Amino acid sequence: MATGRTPTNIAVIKYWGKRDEALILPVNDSISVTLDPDHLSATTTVAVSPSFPSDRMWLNGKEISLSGGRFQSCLREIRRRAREFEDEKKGIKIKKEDWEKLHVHIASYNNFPTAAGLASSAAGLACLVFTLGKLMNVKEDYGELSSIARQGSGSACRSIYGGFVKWCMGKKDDGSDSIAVQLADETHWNDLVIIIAVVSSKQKETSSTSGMRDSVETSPLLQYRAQTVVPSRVLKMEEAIKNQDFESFAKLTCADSNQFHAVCLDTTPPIFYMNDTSHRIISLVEKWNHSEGTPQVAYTFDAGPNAVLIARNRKTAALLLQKLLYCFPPQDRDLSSYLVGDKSIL
Ligand code: 2P0
Repeated sequence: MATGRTPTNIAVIKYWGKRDEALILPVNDSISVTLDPDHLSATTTVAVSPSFPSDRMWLNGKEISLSGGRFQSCLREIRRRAREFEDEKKGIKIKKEDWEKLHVHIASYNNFPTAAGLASSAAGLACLVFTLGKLMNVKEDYGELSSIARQGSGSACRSIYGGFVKWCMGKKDDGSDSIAVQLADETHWNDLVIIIAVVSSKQKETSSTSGMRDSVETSPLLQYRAQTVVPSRVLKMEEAIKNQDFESFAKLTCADSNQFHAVCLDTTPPIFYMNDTSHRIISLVEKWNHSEGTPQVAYTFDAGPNAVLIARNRKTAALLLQKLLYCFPPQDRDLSSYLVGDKSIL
């Protein structure tokens, strides 16, 4: 039996669109920040036993089907790399070839709303791959594990690392170079504070997978974004992270979130992930940043209405919380806030 815990990640340069649906190869690079594992994380326990007649999985206590191609890809790829395991004290020895015959039971819990646009699949699939790898004595490096997690859910490849992470889209058709790399570890740029305003914890109406498929097929803006905008934006974002340049970081983060949602609107039929509350949060931050003359807070929204707000330091985060609680009192609206410290939720 093995247990692992993996946090979710928040993209500051977004992944939206695949060039290969089966292998999950993206149309552009993306960059994210991985949260602290104490918050917004998946915890997964995997067990193996000769008495298990089949592979089974439970998510938040409810059994789910493992028949989907994505789970099967992850299981197959990890089993292929499994190594001999021996624990002399317990008298256990599992040979490499035995792993193919042994079935697994997987229990996974998210400590945050599932499928509400908070990247639950990223944490879940990364944790599944990582924990299966631990159980089966897989010795591959993190880059290789990220490419397996990618085949479970694209954004999952970035959750294999802490800190700031880049998913390189890669050029090869077999996906072997479409892996995540760590740009800076979790100790880098610890002034940043992330606040997540949960505008709604309901499951989203359009899944990311089907939404991005529609965007690839119908949005002219997506092609322009992937080919012309993102390549230079990624370079600038890497520089901003390296130099802890909050002004550039915030401007790039907000612009990229807005362009991702513009692509969603440019899709036929249009996809609406943000709602009126999301728009009001954007206005609040934009006005504040403008009045200060330099950005204090960056906002970014994934495939849902919830706001991810990145404050330049703790003092700014405290002010932001005050403003949020004043403008969106939790008792009146479906908005509760999680405060995040040191790139993790407080
Ligand atoms: C991201 N999102 O970069 C972007 C921004 C949502 C908006 O990655 O089909 O759940 O499993 O590869 O990874 C959500 O997409 O989609 C996502 P699949 P995934 O974080």
